[in-house]
Amino acid sequence: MPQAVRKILVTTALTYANGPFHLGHLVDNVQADIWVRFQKMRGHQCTFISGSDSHGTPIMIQAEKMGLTPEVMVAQMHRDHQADLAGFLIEIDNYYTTHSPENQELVTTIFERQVKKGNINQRVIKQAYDPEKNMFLPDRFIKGECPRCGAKDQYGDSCEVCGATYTPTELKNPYSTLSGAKPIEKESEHYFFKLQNYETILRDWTRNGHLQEQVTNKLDEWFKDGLQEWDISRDTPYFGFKIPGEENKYFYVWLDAPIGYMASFKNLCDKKPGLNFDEYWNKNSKTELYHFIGKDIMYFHALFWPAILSGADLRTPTAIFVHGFLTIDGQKMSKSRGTFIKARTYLDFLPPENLRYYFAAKLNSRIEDVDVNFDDLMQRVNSDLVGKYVNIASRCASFIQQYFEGKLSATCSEPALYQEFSDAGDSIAKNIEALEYSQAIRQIMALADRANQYIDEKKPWAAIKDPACKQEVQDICSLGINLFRVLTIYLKPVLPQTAAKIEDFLNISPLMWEDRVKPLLNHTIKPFQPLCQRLDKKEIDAMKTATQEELDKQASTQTPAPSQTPASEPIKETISIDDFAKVDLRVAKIVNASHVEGAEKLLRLELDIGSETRQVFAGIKSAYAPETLVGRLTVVVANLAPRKMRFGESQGMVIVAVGPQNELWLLSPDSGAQPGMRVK
Ligand code: B3M
Ligand code: B3M
Ligand code: ZN
Repeated sequence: MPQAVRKILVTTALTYANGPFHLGHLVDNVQADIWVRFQKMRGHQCTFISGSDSHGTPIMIQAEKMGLTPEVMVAQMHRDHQADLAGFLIEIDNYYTTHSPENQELVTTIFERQVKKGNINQRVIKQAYDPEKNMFLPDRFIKGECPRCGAKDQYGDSCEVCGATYTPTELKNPYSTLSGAKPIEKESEHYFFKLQNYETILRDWTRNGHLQEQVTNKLDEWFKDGLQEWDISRDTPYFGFKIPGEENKYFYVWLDAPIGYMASFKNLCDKKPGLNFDEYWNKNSKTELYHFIGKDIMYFHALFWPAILSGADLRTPTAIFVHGFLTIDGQKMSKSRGTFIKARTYLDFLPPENLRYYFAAKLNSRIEDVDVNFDDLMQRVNSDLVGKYVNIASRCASFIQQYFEGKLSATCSEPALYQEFSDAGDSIAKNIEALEYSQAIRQIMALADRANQYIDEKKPWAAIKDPACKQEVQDICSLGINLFRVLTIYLKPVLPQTAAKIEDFLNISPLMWEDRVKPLLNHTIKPFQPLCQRLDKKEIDAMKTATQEELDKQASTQTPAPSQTPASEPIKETISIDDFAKVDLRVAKIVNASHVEGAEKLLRLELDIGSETRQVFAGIKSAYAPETLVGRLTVVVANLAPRKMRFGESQGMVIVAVGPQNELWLLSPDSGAQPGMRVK
């Protein structure tokens, strides 16, 4: 009996838009993508949403460092993150941002509902404050000397040198990492969500099959400590949504972040007919809602989030799927060990499906860390995907092509064997549904062994020599191709790109899970094309080297604690006034600015310098979105010899001020100056 169509909404953690995607960000995205693709192949209506987490102090500070507004930085990161996700074949139905009108409206409504219910409290608290930057300091922006061993530059919670744990107020000689100033204590009124109002509901919810057992156990510890009011406001300056009725207070990023799931979905509903927002979020929704997250944000998703939803009379999640951290060679990803691998760097050297397959082969439903060892990854890809799986097709296809004009037999010669492969789909599906991917992969590879064993026994290469055995050869190889097709169905959620190539090779429409029950008979396939390359150690080494180079470059631009940062570099040699007179500086107007395909740092500028228009490639992409530059005046070295670059000729150079961390400020004359004027 066909099962009823389920309506499912899946989310992955919204990524902070203040830095590049790294391999750790890929765990829940790959895990969820496999699950979503699987659900879609089963015929369910499954929607996958995610996006950028765009608010909070770290975002604000990072934008300031880059000389950008938070909006512009977030938009740039958003675009890069989306490109990385697409690179890993992660098919998200809507990748949105928490800095959106939909989110602002939802946050406000949800907050107002809490106020009405009496879930909000206001009281004055004391916090660390940077008297130079004039802002309250989150703990991670305070450093000082360890109260136990005296080590310098330790964070406010623990010492990396001796391992002591303490509170930020215990640090000796504390300083703000933003200004170097000594923090003071300052009072301000905050808004709190009374989490304790939801204790009964939460105790019940956390034990009713919505969570993995390890999560429930962790939550029990938190219940034992007692549920505390949750501080949901922050003082200006802050990048976020203002609290209604307040001029200088904002919602804390962690209040609007999960509501961002709803906003992303709302935005999709407005674009896509047939999706109804209320149907998915109302209190009695019959749809299913799943959040894929890492273990570090369990507290927010398993306590605050269901409580906030309950308080707003909305549905709570069907389940939260928590995974462990990504480790490399058994250790946390680390810049100093050179294992902090960016998603983009991986993609520059290695195929995305290799990592997807490796994750699938390792992931289960428990909160265990996922360890990546690249030698092991290479081993697995080469032995499983190339040696076992693809091998089945490459062994059979040439005979079908050469002797039977690409035509498969009209009957299945070993129905029992085929049935065994097709039946295994039930238990493989159960494992994928339950996030036991490693178990599913083991089953699939055992079937691949079985298929190869069948071909070994039947030896079509020997049989073909006897003209009487021609039919037999067609039958053997047709069955081989059909077994391969069933395995392709099972691997398609993990290897969507390879599956698409195979669908083309088999000359069939996109495979669904149920297609496994009937073999392809009397059907013409296309010539075999290589599907999956052996991975070579050289490619892995090149990726590691590139990672190390990026990290070295970063380290060389990093500065000591701000209190010791010199304001400027010392001035070196002198030049004569005649030397300086050789430099022809001119006022230029930027009439056009654009990104340069394939260039990491460059923008292409078109400069009006009075007498003519120049094209200049300037290394200022980290600091400026091109559209913000158009119309602006700047200064250009007009008599610099033109330089041929990979992207075209650069006819001059613009002038920028450079900060200690390579922050850039483009120089501009006061308004009124005209293009072409000399600068001296
Ligand atoms: N941005 C933290 C993280 O990236 C946070 C997740 C928000 S999910 C609503 O791990
Ligand atoms: N004047 C701005 C630019 O990248 C800067 C270049 C210095 S190159 C040593 O065009
Ligand atoms: Zn210490």
